[in-house]
Amino acid sequence: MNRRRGRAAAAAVLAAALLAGCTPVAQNGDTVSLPAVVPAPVSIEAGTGAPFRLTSATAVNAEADAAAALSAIVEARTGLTLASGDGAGIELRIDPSTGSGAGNAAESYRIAVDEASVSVTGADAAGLFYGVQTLGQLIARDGDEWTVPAVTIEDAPRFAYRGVMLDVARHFHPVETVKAYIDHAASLKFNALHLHLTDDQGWRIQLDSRPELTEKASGTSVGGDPGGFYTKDDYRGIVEYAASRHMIVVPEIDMPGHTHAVGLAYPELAEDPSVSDHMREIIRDYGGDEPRVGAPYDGMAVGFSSLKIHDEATYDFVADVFGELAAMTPGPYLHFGGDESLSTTDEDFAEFVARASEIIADLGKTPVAWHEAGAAAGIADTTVGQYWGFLTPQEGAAEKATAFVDNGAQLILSPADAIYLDMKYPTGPELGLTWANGPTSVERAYSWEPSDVVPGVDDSGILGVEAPLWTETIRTSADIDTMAFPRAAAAAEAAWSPATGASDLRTWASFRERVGALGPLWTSMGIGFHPSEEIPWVTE
Ligand code: TNX
Repeated sequence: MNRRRGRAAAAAVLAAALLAGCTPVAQNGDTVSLPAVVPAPVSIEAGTGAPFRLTSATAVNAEADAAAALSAIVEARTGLTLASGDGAGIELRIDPSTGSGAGNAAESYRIAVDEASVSVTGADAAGLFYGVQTLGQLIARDGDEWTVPAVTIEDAPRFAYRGVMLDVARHFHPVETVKAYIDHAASLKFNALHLHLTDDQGWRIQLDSRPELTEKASGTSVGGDPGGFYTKDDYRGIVEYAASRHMIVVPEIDMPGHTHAVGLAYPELAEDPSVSDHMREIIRDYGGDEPRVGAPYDGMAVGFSSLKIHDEATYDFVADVFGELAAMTPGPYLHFGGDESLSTTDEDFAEFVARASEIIADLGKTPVAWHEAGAAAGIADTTVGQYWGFLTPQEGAAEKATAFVDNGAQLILSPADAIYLDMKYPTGPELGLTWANGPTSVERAYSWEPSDVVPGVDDSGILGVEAPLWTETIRTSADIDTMAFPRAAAAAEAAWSPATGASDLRTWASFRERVGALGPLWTSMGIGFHPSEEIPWVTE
């Protein structure tokens, strides 16, 4: 082939690929178009044969949960209703030997599609669920028909913990909103929902041992918006719903700062608000009143509240709260916050962190804390640290984070200038904040490598990646979708996919094409994503 014809042929492949929502890549020396999968799988190879056709006669052979998960996606995307039965075109099954070639066996899966059949094999139920999510992304429109391209995919997660966090304290979000976020996040293979259940602005979880918390401190949100709380049944319902999507719930009760709401219910446990010059600046920038003893706080400042560190009643409170939460949280983690305790002295902070983490460890759970808690020498050594500094760590953040790894535990990475989903976009919705080097483009959310963030901490010290969504400015389910999508997909890729440099697909150029191809699927799932102009969105 001469060079000009070669170029023309390559351009034709590119154009056809983009139309079909595929990404062109080199495979065995040729440019072929691969179906767009997000997060990028470990390996994907285009087949040479004709695609599988999905029709109203297509049946699925699978156990009930996997069949239901696939049927829901197929119905939303195509309107087709899958039948069930033997000898079906689509087979979904669990085979524990799956995935040994692709790294971790847990959560891994394999997909093989040809003209005659689709087979998805999971190493476990979670792996099968993730295979089904990938299969949902493979479905393509072909004129009036629906097809799945001939392809072989082997896939397994890079990190065991892949989280999204939702702050339900700054603005309360009802159960239905949380369930929708679970569905949307699970489709990107996230397996943890961290709920930030308490903060200065409200206490959102009912507890039998401390009923005054929700009776007296859940009524409002930021800006005087309505508050709310989850009953214990609501919470159990969320946990169960998440489990059905292979997600655990990580409840956070933020301490010893971020506790003004505790003082409304139990004034004897809380110090009076301490208002610094820094806080006055924030109040000037964002409006709202200064915090006052006994009055709900609906501003956006941080760092003015603290539990009483030297009062034994405080530790009875901590034991009651985490004891009750432990009993209704099947997942292994209880998060006790520890961030921005700006009005607690370093010594008091260290004492509190040591005792709170020990209380949680004694409950048989793994404590999790924001990275500041790494400064406390006596912290329970199983405590997982959550790093929320910048991609280039500043002001001792890396040292505090490294302390968790030195103790023999691991880190969850939430670099704020990359995957804080509450940062404004460069263009688009007016929602969000900018303090973390914002606005934050989709490209910045994508373009980082987990093992490069905290110096000296490589994959062995990283439990996973989590994208937090703080909700000072986020009021509705639609707001959540807009801020999270597509940037949560970038976080999902950091959490699930091979390291940058280890895969041709792990580039911004590839990601923007692949995520753009998900537009029709996301729309069919009811995800109101931000149509960022950085992404070449496919409309069908
Ligand atoms: C920092 S990150 C916070 C939150 C705020 C958030 C707003 C962290 C551990 N604390 O209290 O809501 O910034 O982006």
